[in-house]
Amino acid sequence: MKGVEVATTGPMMRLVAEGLDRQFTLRPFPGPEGLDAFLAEAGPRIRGLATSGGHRRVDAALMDRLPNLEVIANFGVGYDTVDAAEAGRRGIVVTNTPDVLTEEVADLALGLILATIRQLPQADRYLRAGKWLGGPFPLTATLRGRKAGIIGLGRIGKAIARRLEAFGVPVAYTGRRRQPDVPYPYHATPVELARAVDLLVAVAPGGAETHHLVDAAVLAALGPDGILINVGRGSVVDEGALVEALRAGTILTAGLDVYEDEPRVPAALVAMDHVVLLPHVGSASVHTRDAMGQLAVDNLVSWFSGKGPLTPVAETPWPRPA
Ligand code: 8YV
Repeated sequence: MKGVEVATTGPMMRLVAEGLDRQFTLRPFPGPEGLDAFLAEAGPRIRGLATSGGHRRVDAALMDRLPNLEVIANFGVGYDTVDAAEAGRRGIVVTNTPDVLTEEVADLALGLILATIRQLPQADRYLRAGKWLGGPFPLTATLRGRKAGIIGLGRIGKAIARRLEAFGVPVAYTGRRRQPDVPYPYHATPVELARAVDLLVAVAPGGAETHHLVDAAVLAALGPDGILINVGRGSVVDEGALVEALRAGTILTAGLDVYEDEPRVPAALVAMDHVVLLPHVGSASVHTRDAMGQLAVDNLVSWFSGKGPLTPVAETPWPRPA
C-alpha cells in the first residue's frame, strides 16, 4: 500500500509510526506554523489519518483541507477530538480502539478507588518522609459498606462494576438509557444516582452530551462522606465546582485520572494533599498501548486492503448504505 498517503495529526507511539511507515507513505503533520502550507501541498493526496487524544481536533475545517480523506483511525476508545458526526456526513469512516483496553482501564479504576479511599500515595509519602518513625499513619476512610454509582455503564463501566461486585460493593448506574440486560439499579440522572451512593465513578465518554454531567448539584447530592472517581473524560466533571466542593467539605475526596485541560491540572487540586491525581494513565501499560496501537494500524490496513474498517465508531454508517 506504499503510495497511499496517510497522515498523523501529532506524535504517535513508535509501534504506530513505524507500522504506518512500513505500510503506507507516511505524512506526519508538521507543527502549527507549518501546517497550513503542508495541507495546501499534501492535503488533497491524504486518504487516511491517524489521530489521538491530545492532538489537534479533527473537525470540519480540517476535513475541508483533506478532500480525499476516506478514513480516520483514532488511537483510543474515546474519540471526542474527532467530529465523527461530521465525518459520517461526509462518508468518512472513523475507527477507535475499543475492547483492547477495557480490562486495563477497569484495573486502574479499582487501583485509583483504593488509592483514594485508603490514601495509598499519602501513606507512601509518609513513609519516605521518615514520619513512620514518629508514629503510625493516620486511619483512613474505607471501601467497606460503600455503595458505588457508575456514570456511563459501557464496556469499561461494566468491567469496573464486575470488579466492585467482587469487592462486595453494590453497584448502581446512570447513563443515556436503562439497559435491560444488566442487574444493577438504574437512576435516570446523575443527581439521583449521587444521592443513592457514596462512591461515584465517572467513566463516561467526552463530548457535548456529557459535558459537566458532574456539577455542583451532583457533588452536593454525593454528600460529605462521598468520593468521586473520574477515569473517563475530564470534561464530564465541572472542575471548578469540584475544587469548591473539596474545599468546602461538600464531598470527602476525589481520585482523578482525567482533567478538563490536559495536561494542565488546576493548582488548587495539586495543592490538596488528600486528593489522588494520576496523569491520564488508565490504559498506559506497554501491553495495552501496544494492542491499541496495533488496532489503529490494522484498521487503516484493513480499510486500504478493501476489507472495511475493523472497529468503526457508532457514527460511521458501516456497511455504508448503497
Ligand atoms: C488514551 C483514552 O490515553 O482510549 C482512550 O479514550 O483516554 C486513553 O486510553 C488516549 O486516547 C490516547 O492518548
